Amino acid sequence: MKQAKQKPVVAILMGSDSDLEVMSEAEKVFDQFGVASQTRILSAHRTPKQTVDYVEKAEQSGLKIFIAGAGCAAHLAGIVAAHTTLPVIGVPLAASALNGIDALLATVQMPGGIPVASMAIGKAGAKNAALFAVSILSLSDARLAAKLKDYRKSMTEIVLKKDQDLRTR
Ligand code: RP5
Repeated sequence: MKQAKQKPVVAILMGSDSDLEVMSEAEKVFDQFGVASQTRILSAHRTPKQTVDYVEKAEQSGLKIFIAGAGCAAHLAGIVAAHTTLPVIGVPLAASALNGIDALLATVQMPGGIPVASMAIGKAGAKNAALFAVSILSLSDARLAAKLKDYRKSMTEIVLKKDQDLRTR
């Protein structure tokens, strides 16, 4: 269920609507944890002014964490980080002939002073970006911290069950 009525605490940004299918993995996690998020298409290259405007205004409106997914020469996470001191989590996406290696290097190789937490390329990265954001929010939210522990526990139980099924088939 979407958390439309709550004020968003996390922004899920992406450079293009072609990124949406992968970045929706982050939305799913926030829905699962009951964290209010806002998803926007904002590009470092195609809408640079609107991107900076959004970052500057979002900070004032109570947003706490930015997730930025982009492919090709992925500068979105970097440009967001250049305009805020809030945590920025980058998700490199496979959108070119280089299968995301270009985006990974652009996201992870930030110069000293402007950090971006880079996740893995693609869907696992989008999912982990949201879980990492939940982990950050859990530092000041005991309810969320308990949910995150339950999430890990049930993940372990699912894998153990699969192993058990495999051994007894
Ligand atoms: C990046 O260029 C976007 O994040 C996207 O991954 C990639 C290709 O964009 P489209 O040409 O599909 O709009 O800025």
